[in-house]
Amino acid sequence: MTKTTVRSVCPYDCPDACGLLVTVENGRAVHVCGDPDHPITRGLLCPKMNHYEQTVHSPRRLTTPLRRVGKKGAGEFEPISWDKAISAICTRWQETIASHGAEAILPYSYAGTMGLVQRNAGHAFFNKLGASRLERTICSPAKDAGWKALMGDTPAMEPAEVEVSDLVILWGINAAATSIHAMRDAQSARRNGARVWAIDTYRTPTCEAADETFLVRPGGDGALALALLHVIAREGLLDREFISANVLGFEELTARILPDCSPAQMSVLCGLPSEVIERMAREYAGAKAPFIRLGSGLTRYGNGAMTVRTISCLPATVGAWSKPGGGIFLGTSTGGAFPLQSVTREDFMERVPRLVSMNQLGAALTELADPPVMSLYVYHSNPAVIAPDQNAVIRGLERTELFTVVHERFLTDTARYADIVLPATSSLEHPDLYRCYGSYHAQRCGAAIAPVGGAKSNWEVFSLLAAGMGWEESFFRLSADELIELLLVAENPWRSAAGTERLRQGDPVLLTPPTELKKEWSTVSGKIEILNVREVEPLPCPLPTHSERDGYPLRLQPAVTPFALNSSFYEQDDLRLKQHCMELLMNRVDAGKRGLTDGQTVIAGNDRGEVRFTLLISERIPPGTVVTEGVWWREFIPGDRGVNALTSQRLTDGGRGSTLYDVTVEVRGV
Ligand SMILES: Nc1nc2c(c(=O)[nH]1)N[C@H]1C(S)=C(S)[C@@H](COP(=O)(O)OP(=O)(O)OC[C@H]3O[C@@H](n4cnc5c(=O)[nH]c(N)nc54)[C@H](O)[C@@H]3O)O[C@H]1N2
Ligand SMILES: Nc1nc2c(c(=O)[nH]1)N[C@H]1C(S)=C(S)[C@@H](COP(=O)(O)OP(=O)(O)OC[C@H]3O[C@@H](n4cnc5c(=O)[nH]c(N)nc54)[C@H](O)[C@@H]3O)O[C@H]1N2
Ligand code: SF4
Ligand SMILES: [Mo]
Repeated sequence: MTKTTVRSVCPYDCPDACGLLVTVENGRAVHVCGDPDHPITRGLLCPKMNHYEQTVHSPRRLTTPLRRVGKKGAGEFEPISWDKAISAICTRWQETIASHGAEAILPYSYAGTMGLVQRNAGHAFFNKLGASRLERTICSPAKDAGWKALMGDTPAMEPAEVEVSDLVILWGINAAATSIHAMRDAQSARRNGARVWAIDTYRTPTCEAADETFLVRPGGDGALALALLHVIAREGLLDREFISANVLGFEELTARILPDCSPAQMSVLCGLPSEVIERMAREYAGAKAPFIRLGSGLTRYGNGAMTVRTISCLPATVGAWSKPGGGIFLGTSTGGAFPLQSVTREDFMERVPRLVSMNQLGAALTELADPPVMSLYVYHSNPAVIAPDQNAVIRGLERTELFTVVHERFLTDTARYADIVLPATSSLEHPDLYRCYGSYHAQRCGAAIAPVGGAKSNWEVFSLLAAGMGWEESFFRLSADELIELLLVAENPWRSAAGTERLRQGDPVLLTPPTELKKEWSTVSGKIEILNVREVEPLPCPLPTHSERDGYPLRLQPAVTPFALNSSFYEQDDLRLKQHCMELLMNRVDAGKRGLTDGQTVIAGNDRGEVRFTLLISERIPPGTVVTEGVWWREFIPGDRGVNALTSQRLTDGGRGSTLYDVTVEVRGV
């Protein structure tokens, strides 16, 4: 019996990219734990990853290519060889290109794996093919747009500074579920004497761990931030020296918010009483080094970018930026650290094809013309359940003339609609280089085990497809390790030669942003631009959400669960059972008004669709709001539609992001 311990990295879409130690016995991963020597992980993994071996060796894994034999969606397939699968795809694509042009082919991928090579493995192929490009904006581009409007290209602060803050505000982030190491650091600040606030729309597990919770009306945080700024300006709770040296447009903002944005005026929009807002403003301005950790939930609204921009003004007015531990952290952006273009090969594009928003897949599949989408290639994403407006997406996937290929680890709801399914490796079965968005480290790892069954990695499949298309470029014959090497060779100010060498050895390495953190503002004016004349709205202002015009009485929050990651991890029975079933959480008052009782089946509906849930009456939910957690697979839910049958394809005010939280519904019993 051979038993070894191998270092690996968590591949999931999470801010932390944890270091893993994988015990391998006779070629199988038998145990996974957090690397105690990793600077962020420090031995602590979230509940999802503690039994990653159950995902990797799940009996549900796909192990061979499949060809559809039943109706689309029925999940009836027969096994075929890789050779047959690749040649069927290439033949069909050559026909499609001849009849409709290459733009009739649409790739769809997102964040099943975050590794730089495997995540971006299809770009070079589709660039050369001339396929439609996918605008990958489902997550939180409004966050970047809001930050950019105020702070330009200023890099994020060092998040570990939270430990010396005296007021930690977890704003629109369910850190206990989504960012457990940020939660651990906030708790450590708390032990050092800091107060911790949570600002959310319902009582999440994060709120339980905070000193105080403020429940806002969904989409109302911009109004709250304006009211806080109003009190700060009105009462002179300012750092005037910092403002005059570092801020552009504070006087213009004051002139606007003093008459228009008092706590009393903003109270209805944000849902907090004006005396609470007054107290929050005084305590915020009175803190020595207030630290805001901003999540993504509040960005997925029609006003999401403006919300982020407005909240981000707060630290600039009270001088928080000049104190260790003070500021606001949205996430790191380490795009400059590795020359991704070496993998994505934009230079393979002969002309720039059309761009299709991943948030509007339903419309793309059912309405797009010139040319219509005739083929969809899905890899490491599950759009049949995670994309907004599920009914439109399913209508598209059901089109008989659409040729769909899905490269997956499991027979997901999307794979069930495929004409050809290809089995994918898990992260333990392929090498990659990972960076993360919750801190500044990166780590490379090799494969810990051989591929399960006939699974192949994203990069291997695109190499095969390139060969199947008869392409000569030697690029497509490189191995994933050679691609990683391309990312590591170039000189780079983000990492020293010694750091690059340590990356090659598989150590986690801290990257250093070229601009000194917090000392310089990388904006056009060199100042924090509260006034930004290049924006449609030159100053922060209250903006409405989309759904308040829809006319349904309850605001729906399609929130996350600690026991899954979007639609990933439903294959692990233990984790799924911890979530019980697909529940709709509702306050007793709203249930009483509708004559609904705990545990009964209910239907939530709006103009886009209807979804069955099991009702859970909960005092964690304020009146007027309903919540469901997780993005469930169809086989485990009471009806045949998931929560995204209720969400819309509308986009955010900045960044063209998804507006998944900007939904209203009515609920009835069955
Ligand atoms: N366990 C687990 N971890 C995950 C994920 C998961 O599904 N499960 N998903 C991963 C991904 S892809 C992402 S993008 C991140 C997201 O992680 P987070 O940044 O934490 O974002 P969300 O969980 O979408 O939303 C955070 C909180 O915002 C609240 N919220 C919604 N609307 C509003 C609002 O208008 N105002 C305020 N103040 N709060 C609001 C929600 O109730 C939620 O508790 O997490 C990653 N990590
Ligand atoms: N209702 C609702 N909808 C949401 C969200 C929500 O909170 N609520 N969150 C939204 C957000 S923030 C995001 S980022 C998106 C995420 O949406 P997706 O990126 O689609 O994420 P997952 O649902 O995790 O699906 C990833 C799939 O990739 C597969 N996979 C993993 N590794 C590999 C690999 O190496 N190769 C291949 N080929 N496949 C692999 C997994 O098996 C899994 O089925 O969902 C969005 N949709
Ligand atoms: S999902 Fe996040 S917290 Fe959990 S192990 Fe992976 S990186 Fe760490
Ligand atoms: Mo996300």
